[in-house]
Amino acid sequence: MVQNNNSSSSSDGGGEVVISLDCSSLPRVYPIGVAAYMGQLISRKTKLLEEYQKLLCKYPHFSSKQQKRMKIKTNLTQQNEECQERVNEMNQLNSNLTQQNKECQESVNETNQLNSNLKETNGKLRSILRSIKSNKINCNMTTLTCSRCMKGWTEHDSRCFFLSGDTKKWLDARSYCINKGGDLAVVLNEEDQMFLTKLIVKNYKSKEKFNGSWIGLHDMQRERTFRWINGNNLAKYINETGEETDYWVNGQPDNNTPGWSPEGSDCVVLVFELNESTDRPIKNWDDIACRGQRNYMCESKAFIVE
Ligand SMILES: [Ca+2]
Repeated sequence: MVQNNNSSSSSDGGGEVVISLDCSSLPRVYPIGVAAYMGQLISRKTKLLEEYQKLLCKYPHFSSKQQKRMKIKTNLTQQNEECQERVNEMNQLNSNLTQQNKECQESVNETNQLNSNLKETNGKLRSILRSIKSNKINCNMTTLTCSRCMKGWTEHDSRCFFLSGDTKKWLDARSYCINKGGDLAVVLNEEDQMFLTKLIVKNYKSKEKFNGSWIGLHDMQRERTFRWINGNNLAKYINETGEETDYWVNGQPDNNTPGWSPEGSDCVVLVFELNESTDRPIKNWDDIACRGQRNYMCESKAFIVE
């Protein structure tokens, strides 16, 4: 029986091959053919041992290197796992930083917006202060409320209206309004007509105390072609039922010229009329001589905070 006992030699790579023979059960005399065959086997064994020795000489540390490689591979695998953990941690940190950066950017944007709003508010407050100083708006220091109109003027439709307490000729009245930053009042629609009529009634209470108030309407250039001071021709109004209407007193305009006014009656006033029962626009326009002394209505744009 042949035993190749190389377990120790294969572990260190530099060991020897031990071959032990148990010849007790074999016959002492062999046939010639068997002897020759054994000789061949011995010869092959010798050659194999020589080749084995040569390989061991050539690669004496083969197994040792393999072990080292395995150890290195194991270490590398472990390091790779640790490295992967670090990468995962870094990715997590990076994700957290990205989120924090996003939140920070949102805070910056909010701050910029607030800053912009504050600048805008600051500008408005400065504008209001300048307007208070120049008397463009009227503030009540007790209630801390401000009107967008000058003191004595009333706001309507984002415009300010003033009904005078004194009387002037039409041209002088217009100059007064222009000097106040406005002009004589223009009736744009039924709401304006209602507002101005009520303003007269509220301020003068009775017909006896009021002799008409100039508005910005005249026919100085061409008789019976009435034109507003904003350049627009007088047009029909549309009432609440969709019908065309106007606000002339019945029989007006008549261009009725008084003896002291040879140029005619080219300027329009609102006269005192009261119709509390219907609360509808009242026909209270009349054309009279522009040289007459009458109250007057001014109009300006309501102050706009910019
Ligand atoms: Ca008239």
